[in-house]
Amino acid sequence: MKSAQDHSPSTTTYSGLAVHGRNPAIPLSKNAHLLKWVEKMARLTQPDAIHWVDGSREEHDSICGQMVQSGSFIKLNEAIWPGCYYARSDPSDVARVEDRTFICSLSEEAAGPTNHWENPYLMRRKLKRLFDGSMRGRTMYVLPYSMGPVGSPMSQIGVQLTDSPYVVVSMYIMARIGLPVFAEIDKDEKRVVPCMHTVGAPLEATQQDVAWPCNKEKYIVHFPETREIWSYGSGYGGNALLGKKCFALRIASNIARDEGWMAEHMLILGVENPQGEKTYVTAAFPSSCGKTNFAMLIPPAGFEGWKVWTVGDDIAWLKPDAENRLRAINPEAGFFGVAPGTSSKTNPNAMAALSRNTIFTNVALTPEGGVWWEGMTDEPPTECLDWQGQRWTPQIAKETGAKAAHPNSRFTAPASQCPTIDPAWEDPQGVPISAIIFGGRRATTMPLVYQAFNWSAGVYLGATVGSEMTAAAAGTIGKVRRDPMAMLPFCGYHMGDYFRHWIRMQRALSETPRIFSVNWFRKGADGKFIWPGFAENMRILKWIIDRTHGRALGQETPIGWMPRYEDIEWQGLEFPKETFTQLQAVDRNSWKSEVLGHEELFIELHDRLPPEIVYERELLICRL
Ligand code: TSX
Ligand code: MN
Repeated sequence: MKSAQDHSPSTTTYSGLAVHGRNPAIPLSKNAHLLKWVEKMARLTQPDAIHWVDGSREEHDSICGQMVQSGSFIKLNEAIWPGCYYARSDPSDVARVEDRTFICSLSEEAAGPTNHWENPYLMRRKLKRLFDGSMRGRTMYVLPYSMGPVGSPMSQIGVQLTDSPYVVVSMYIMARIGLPVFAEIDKDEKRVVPCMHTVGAPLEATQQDVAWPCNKEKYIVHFPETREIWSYGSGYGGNALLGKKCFALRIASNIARDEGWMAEHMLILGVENPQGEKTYVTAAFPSSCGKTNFAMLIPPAGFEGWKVWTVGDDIAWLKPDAENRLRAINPEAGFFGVAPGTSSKTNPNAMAALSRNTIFTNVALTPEGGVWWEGMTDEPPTECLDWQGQRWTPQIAKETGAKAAHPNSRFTAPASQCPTIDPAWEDPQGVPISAIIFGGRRATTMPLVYQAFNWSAGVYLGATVGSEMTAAAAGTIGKVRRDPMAMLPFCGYHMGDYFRHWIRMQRALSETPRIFSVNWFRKGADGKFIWPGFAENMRILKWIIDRTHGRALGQETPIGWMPRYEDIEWQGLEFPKETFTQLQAVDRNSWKSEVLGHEELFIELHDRLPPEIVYERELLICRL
């Protein structure tokens, strides 16, 4: 299955021409800056052909067809997985590479101690050398994309030059691409973020291509002042789909700080009550806390007439509107979700979204031409090919521990296919945000839910988010890792300045969203999760919504406002008051050591920490 066939670039160009009736080498924009830049980059990278991406269905099908021919894609069984494709990456190219991710601001101080910095002049020299001739034997795609609905005042435009057809067809799902974006670029000479990407595997004339070309050397580089992205050597996820983490978080966080808005690692959902009142919230969780599941929650028994609507599962851009109310858009158009653990039990909406027109990467391939991953069904298939193309059976798994799907295997699915996608998810004005929720995976100390006293206490709460590692290098399991606002790997500047920007946002808002902390993962003395989680989280969400409308009571504690047992809607669930008390316990001694733990990160940032963070910490200590 892995065998690659010859795919000469001139054939690529001609077959493209034949299929969609236009010469893809002819530019689709009249923007002089763009044309000059494309020319300059083609001179540098020396591709065999240039393909201006129009974003049409015909073009998409033609590129997918070529990838099937070359062995990069397997078309799944149309009868069970319509419009779906399957890819296996190189075993060395399976995740974001944080140690190869750089913020090349002019000053090292501006990037802060939590980012990798390199001198931008030296980095540019290095990149020029790496990109020199890097696309030889391949096609360079000129891929225009809009993060956010095309034409929305909250949207931003990028153009990615890439030699990866996998990236092009993935971006077809994850962003708005093609002709409408070129039209937007040409309309008013809009500022465009240039994104250079190569897999770093030039092909010599006689050289056979491989299914997943990449380079063992990798560079994911951001120039915040000039708003540029350069990515070398990887074809996977956030390393290569540059609109996502690189643009919508690292570069956008810089733009947002300069322009007075926020680019956040947050889901957006709307709660509709039986009276038809709709309330939107955002939530930030570190990885492996079930963010996508929460974004697509289905209310449990006892919540008849309630509905949760999905706006986004990963990124939110938040901006004050004309009335200074905070509004949010989801800059993405698809879900790039972790497959393992996703099932019709944990997330039926995600399963529906990925049932067609989806790209699967590094999951297992079944003999029927379907896909499977750990946790998808109670019963594993009797046999399949694992993410590396090796034969896999439940017996082999038992003997060797081999996983059928890579733990970071992914589905790339259109957001429009999610049954709970919000009718307003593409509203150019965004949706109004009433609450911001922070959370982490914590076995102890952190209660199920509490509300921060005010905005600055809420910023402190977000800044001290921590999560226990589930699967990591030996000896790290269970250790709390601080991940402020779940943005540690994604903030494109100094974290101290980032906290200051959060504090400052209060002055731009007529009404601040209320800020909450949740923890679905507290464990009892028996080592078991105390809270059933999943759909039952709706009960907590209802209290949060009611608090934002001034309809729910709470009691004051040293850390914030907490619901009493009787403040939660329990209809449809048997949950003893004693267990709830256990979930909500604020142990003063545990909290004293918790606050000491906050210091760990703050010490690194101390010279740029806003005074509010220091004072909030002092107040918290005093209350304890
Ligand atoms: O996504 C999760 N959520 C949010 C759902 C809206 N997960 C999965 C996390 C891995 C990505 C959860 N896991 C949640 C949760 O709320 N809670 C838990 C912990 C848990 C796991 C299994 C059970 C209960 C809790 N099982 C039973 O109670 C039978
Ligand atoms: Mn994410």
